[in-house]
Amino acid sequence: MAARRGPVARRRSVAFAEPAATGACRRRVRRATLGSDGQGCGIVDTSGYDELKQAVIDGDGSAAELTGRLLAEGHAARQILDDALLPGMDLVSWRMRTDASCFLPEVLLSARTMQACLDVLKPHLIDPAADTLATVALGTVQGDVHDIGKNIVAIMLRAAGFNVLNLGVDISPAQFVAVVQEHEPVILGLSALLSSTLRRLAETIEALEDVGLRDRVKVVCGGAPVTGAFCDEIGADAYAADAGMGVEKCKELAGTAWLGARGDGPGSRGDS
Ligand code: B12
Repeated sequence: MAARRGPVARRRSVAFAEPAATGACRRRVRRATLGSDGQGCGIVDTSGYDELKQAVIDGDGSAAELTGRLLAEGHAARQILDDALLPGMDLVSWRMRTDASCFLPEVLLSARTMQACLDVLKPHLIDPAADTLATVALGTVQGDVHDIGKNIVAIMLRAAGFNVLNLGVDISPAQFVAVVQEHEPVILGLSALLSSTLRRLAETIEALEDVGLRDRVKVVCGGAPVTGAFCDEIGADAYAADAGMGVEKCKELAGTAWLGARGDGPGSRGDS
C-alpha cells in the first residue's frame, strides 16, 4: 500500500520534543521480550516498534502493513499495541494539546491509521478458546465520535472472554435503552471523550431509570474527561481509566450481577 505522506505529515515527522512519559517507549535496542504464548522467546528486535509508532504519528498508510509484518516476525499483538501504537497515539494527543502545529486533519489521519492497525491486530488479541463470561454492550455517547479507546476496550474485553456488542459512536440514551431491552447485556459500557458529552453519561443512566431497567444492567464509564468522582455522582457502577482496568471492572461487575437476579453471569454463554 502506498504511504500517505502529504506535506503536513512530512512536517509533523520532522523534529519534535517528546514528553517524558512517552520517551521511555522509544527503543532502538534489542531487548528480551515475551512471545504471544507468554513465554520468554529470547532476544527480539524491537526497532520496528519505533517505525510503527512514527507511522501512526505521520498517519502513514503503510502502518497496517508494518503491523502485519511485525506479527509475522513473531512479535506479540499486545506488545505491538502497548509499545508502538498507543505511544504513537499518546504523542499525537500530547502534540494536539501542547503544540499549535498539530491540527485536526492530522489527528484524524493518525486516528485512521491507528484503527487500521487495530484491525490487523484484533484477531491476534482475541483468544477463540476463551469461555464467554457475559455480554457487554459498549458505545460512545451521543454527540461524540471518538472511538479508538472504546474499540481497544472492546478488543480487550473480547480477549478476556466477554461477548461484546460494539454499538459504535454517537449513541443516544434512547438507543442505549433499546439495546438493553433487546439484548439484555449484563454490563453497559459508556465512553465519552468530550467535556460537552459528559452529561450524556448521566442522561443515559437516567433514561435506564425512567424505563425501570437500571437495576437490570451494570454501567461502567470511561474516557479521558471521565473521573471516578463523576461516576459516583451520576450513579454509575464503575469507572475505568484504561482498557486493562475496564476488563477488571467488568469481571467484578459480571460477578456481582451473577450473584443478583440475573441468569447470565460468569461461565454462561452470552447472546450473538
Ligand atoms: C483522535 C482524536 C480525535 C479524532 C477521533 C477519531 C476517532 N475515530 O476516535 C477526531 C479528529 C475525529 C477528533 C475530533 C474532535 N476532537 Co478529538 N481528540 C483525539 C485525541 C487526540 C486522541 C483520543 C484518543 O483516541 N486517545 C487514545 C485512546 C486509546 O485513549 P482514550 O480514548 O482515552 O481511551 C482509553 C481510556 O480513556 C479508556 N476508555 C475510553 N472509553 C472507555 C469506555 C469504557 C466503558 C471503559 C471501561 C474505558 C474507556 O480506555 C481506553 C483505552 O485504554 C484526543 C486527545 C486526548 N488526549 O485524548 C482529542 C480530544 C478528545 N478531542 C478534542 C476535541 C475538542 C475534538 C473536537 C471537538 C475538535 C473540533 N474542534 O472539531 C472534535 C469532536 C468531534 C466529536 N463530535 O466527537 C479534545 C476534547 C476536549 C474536551 N475535554 O472536551 C481532546 C482532549 C483534544 C484537546 N486537548 O483539545 N478527535
